[in-house]
Amino acid sequence: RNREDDQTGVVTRTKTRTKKPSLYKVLLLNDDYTPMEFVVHVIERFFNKGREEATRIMLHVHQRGVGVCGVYTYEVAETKVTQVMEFARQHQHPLQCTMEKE
Ligand code: NFA
Repeated sequence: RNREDDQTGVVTRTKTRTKKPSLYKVLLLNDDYTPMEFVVHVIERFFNKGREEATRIMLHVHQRGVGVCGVYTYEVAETKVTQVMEFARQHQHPLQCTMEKE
């Protein structure tokens, strides 16, 4: 980080200031067709939640229309959205997943 010059004894700060990355909420949206059990499975599989927490989140989305499954840096959040959308598509469920800046 700090380097002292051998001849002059001058110390120069060389570390670049680091910025905390912005965080993004990954959201699931309610719909009338995707089975509750499928949503719980998605939350367990892609957001690394246990059955209890996954069920709590699913019920929140079911009752309120939208809910947060996790908070991640941009690239990780984007990957979660892509993976969930592809998994839902493969199973022909209309489940929607999106992200928004925290
Ligand atoms: N509303 C869906 C149903 O009653 C369940 C669901 C929950 C769907 C959360 C999407 C998100 N089968």
